[in-house]
Amino acid sequence: ETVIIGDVEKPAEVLESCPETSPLLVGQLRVEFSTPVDFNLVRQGNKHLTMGGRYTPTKCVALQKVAIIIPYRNREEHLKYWLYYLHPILKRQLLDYGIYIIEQDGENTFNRAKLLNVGYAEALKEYDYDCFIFSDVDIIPMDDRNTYGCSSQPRHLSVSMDKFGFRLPYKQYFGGVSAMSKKQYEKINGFPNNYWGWGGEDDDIFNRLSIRGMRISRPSAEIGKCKMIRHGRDRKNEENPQRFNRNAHTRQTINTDGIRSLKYKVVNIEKDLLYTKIRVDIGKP
Ligand code: UDH
Ligand code: NGS
Repeated sequence: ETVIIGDVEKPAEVLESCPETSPLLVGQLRVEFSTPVDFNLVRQGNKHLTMGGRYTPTKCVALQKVAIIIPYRNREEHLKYWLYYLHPILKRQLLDYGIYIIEQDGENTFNRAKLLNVGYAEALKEYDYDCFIFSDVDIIPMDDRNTYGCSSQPRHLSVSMDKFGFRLPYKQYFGGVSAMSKKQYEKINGFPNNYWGWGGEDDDIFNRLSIRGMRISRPSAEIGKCKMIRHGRDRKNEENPQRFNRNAHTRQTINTDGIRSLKYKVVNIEKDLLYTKIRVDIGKP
């Protein structure tokens, strides 16, 4: 009688941790927005996903459980590109992840940071995520070595954007795509809820992190390259004239305004193969 040793599928309980650096990465990627993307084709190309835009590596245990939160309203064209490019990248990065599209209900002024807080709260109701990526819907990484995961310090991922000539626009810039562990996010009481309209909420988040003694970690300009999908100004997201004044008072608001005082109403939850979309009433200014 022969006994076959090795070459046998290991049962789930004995799976080893995934490697720190995924062997599946390919480096620089071609990213372009001239060919329109179709939802059904993206679904067909990502059969490994489960409902809600979830994936877990099958041959090793992921090092991080990552919720990716996207603030959203009326940007379907951008969302299609984002899903088309990101799902394959995130799979190669060997992350245990889920995609949360947080859609602001109604026609009131947009509030990016409050939607991100909602995403944090709602994702945690579903799964024990330990890392949160906060991403604009129109930013696509150009290199899969830019890991959508967390570090010992809060991490800024969109450090080298085409629209800024592949440089940081300023040293404290924390907009676009960022990553925070649950612990880092809790330490700053999450994000401000009262920045209605465009601008300044990302600078408030930077202030919060710096007030709590954290430093921003970043990939190199080479690995951090990304493209933004060009678009016009959105309705109901005009420049917020209060943003400079609010930015000057982060120390006074960090403890009173944030995840601990967040209020909202979920209007609808849609589970697609590619994402979980949560439509939410966040009120008005
Ligand atoms: N967003 C939406 N719908 C909106 C507005 C914003 O989905 O109507 C989301 C989306 O994820 C977007 C993010 O919020 O990527 C940030 O939106 P933004 O308009 O602040 O940022 P973006 O860089 O556009 O995409 C900048 C518009 C030009 C402002 C110039 C001011 N000097
Ligand atoms: C700063 C804004 C940030 C914004 C950044 C880049 O001036 O919110 O520009 O903007 N801060 C304030 O307005 C206080 S961008 O060039 O992408 O339109 O993210």
